[in-house]
Amino acid sequence: MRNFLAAIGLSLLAGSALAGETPAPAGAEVYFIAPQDGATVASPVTVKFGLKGMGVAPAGTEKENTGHHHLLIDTAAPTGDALSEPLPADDHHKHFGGGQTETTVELAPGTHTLQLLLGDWSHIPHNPPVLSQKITITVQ
Ligand SMILES: [Cu+2]
Repeated sequence: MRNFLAAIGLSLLAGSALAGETPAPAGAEVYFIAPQDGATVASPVTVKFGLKGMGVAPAGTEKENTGHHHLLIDTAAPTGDALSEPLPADDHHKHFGGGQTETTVELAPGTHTLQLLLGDWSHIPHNPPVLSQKITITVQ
């Protein structure tokens, strides 16, 4: 059954219509345990991800009410059609597809913004998106 569902998922991905249709339960919330909004920190910065109302599962594992973390660095969260597409993987969008709940990032001195966005097994935000507050930190 799991393989059958995975095959359906792959065929959907291969098609033209990418729909961010993995539902998020009401009350699901992603947030920063660390650092605090407004904090002044040293690089590398330890970032700890908090999640309420859902579970963490590695990328590729399709399981209800789960997802994996994405750390958005110095960028805006996707909106509109981009919310139904897999998140990019670049310097501004870090994927934690192994199911990690913390990381360390090297950041240049100055002000940076951080935001967390949960993605489903295929890196697509849930519906509705499970998005943290955007925090601003200063790196010494
Ligand atoms: Cu991802």
